[in-house]
Amino acid sequence: TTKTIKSALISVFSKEGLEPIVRQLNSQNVTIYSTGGTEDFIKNLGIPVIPVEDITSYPSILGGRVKTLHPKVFGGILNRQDNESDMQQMQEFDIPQIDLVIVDLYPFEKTVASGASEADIIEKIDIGGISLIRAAAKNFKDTVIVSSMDQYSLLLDLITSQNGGTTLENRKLLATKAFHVSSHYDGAIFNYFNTDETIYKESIANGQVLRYGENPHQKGFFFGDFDAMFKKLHGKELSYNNLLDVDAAVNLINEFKNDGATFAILKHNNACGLATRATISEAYDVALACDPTSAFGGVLISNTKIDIATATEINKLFCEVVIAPKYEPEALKILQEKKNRILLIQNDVELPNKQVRSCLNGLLIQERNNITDNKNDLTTVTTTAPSQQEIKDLIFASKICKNTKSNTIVFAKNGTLISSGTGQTSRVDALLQAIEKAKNFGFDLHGASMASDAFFPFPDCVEIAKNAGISAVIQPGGSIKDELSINYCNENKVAMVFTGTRHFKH
Ligand code: 93A
Repeated sequence: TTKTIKSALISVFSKEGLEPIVRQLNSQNVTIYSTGGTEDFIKNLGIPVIPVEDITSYPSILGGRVKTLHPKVFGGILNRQDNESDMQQMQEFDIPQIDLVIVDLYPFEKTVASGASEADIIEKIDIGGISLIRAAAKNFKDTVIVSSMDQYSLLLDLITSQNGGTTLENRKLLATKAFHVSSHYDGAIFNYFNTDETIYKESIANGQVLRYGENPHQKGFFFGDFDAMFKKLHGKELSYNNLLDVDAAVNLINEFKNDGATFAILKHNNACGLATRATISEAYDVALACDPTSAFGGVLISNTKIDIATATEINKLFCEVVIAPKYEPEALKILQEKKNRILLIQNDVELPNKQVRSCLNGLLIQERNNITDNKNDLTTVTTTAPSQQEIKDLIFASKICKNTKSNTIVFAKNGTLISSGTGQTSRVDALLQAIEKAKNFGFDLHGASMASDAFFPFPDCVEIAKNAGISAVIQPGGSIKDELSINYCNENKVAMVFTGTRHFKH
């Protein structure tokens, strides 16, 4: 698959950095074809060069708009050397082989940035150059494409160290870079034309126009394949905020896929109720009791089939969306009496491993947080060890904590979310909020377990928690002041375990 370059077509807007390349190519007896300005530049270096017009037998026309756009040029680039009929046609039409293409496109973005007139900007939409790049990249099996000045040093390395040869791997890498260049270039042209974003109002592949964004004065769109994950059984279109809640709900319930019947109620992407019980209707009742105030207008999700008893109870609550993997036919009929949206989550739906969000003038991309704390990951760091039930509750609390906005503190007991502090700017505030909420809804925190998404920088959290009744704590550990929290727990017979895994969610 190593191929020696014998001929090159060079057409560059900026001639900067080109000299060492043409000198090296010339020293390796490469035949060089070129367009007007580039040809002059090479000729002036005293290096032999063949004008592209000699290939096409056509002059550059329309003020340079058409100079390389010709079957003899594109035939030279796109022919498949392992294809007999291609090879025959090369002979028949007297097409020269072109092994290497070097292009530096018209500077479209720079021209826009300079405040040039529309006519000048339009003239800087490169047609021939972009076609050369795409053609050579498509035929990377036989052709080398250098689509930007940044790649000159790579090309020089290849042709000097490999004696003018390139491997298939080299050519495929350059093709990848080429499509990066061409897609960026077309993206810039699109953005120039789409200044008022009218195109978004129409249709972009797969884009779904939402009624509005987070608020009625904001436009909103969803890009994705909703139907691959859910079947909508009832209700009106999902809103922007519904979709965010559904996303949070699915991620949360995913933590409990191997557990007993679990029901969760979410508001503003955080759980305000969650319980695991012997039956789903019991789990629902307990989840609702956690914070019936927040549950109003919430998003409901179950990891188990929804039965008639549960549906009857759900119908007493105003909620936005109900999600479950199955519904008893009668239960579904009951739920359909109300206006809420009902979603059937597809079995074995895979949550994507990539998470994307906008940031400044670009994107942030990260892997999903795939770690769910389990028994084997816990290190007891205190003289008091957690009981078997506490270990269960600690893991349970930690799974909720991981899916709650930072900073967060979660209280749990006997497979029940008692309360949480969510999205606070200090961990102490999150803790105080959780205590206050538990009190308001009549919970006794005695013997309850506490989870924290990140370590305690000071011992104040364990102290406040202990005074509120907490007897076991799960946290990642790793603060330089861990020892102070551990000492406090030892003196007060609180059990504490470290997981080693931080679960920030911003
Ligand atoms: O106007 S074009 O789109 N028409 C063409 O056929 C064509 N072929 C190459 N522009 C075309 N090019 C571009 O010309 C190249 O991408 C490069 O930017 C420039 C090099 O022109 P010259 O060699 O005359 O300086």
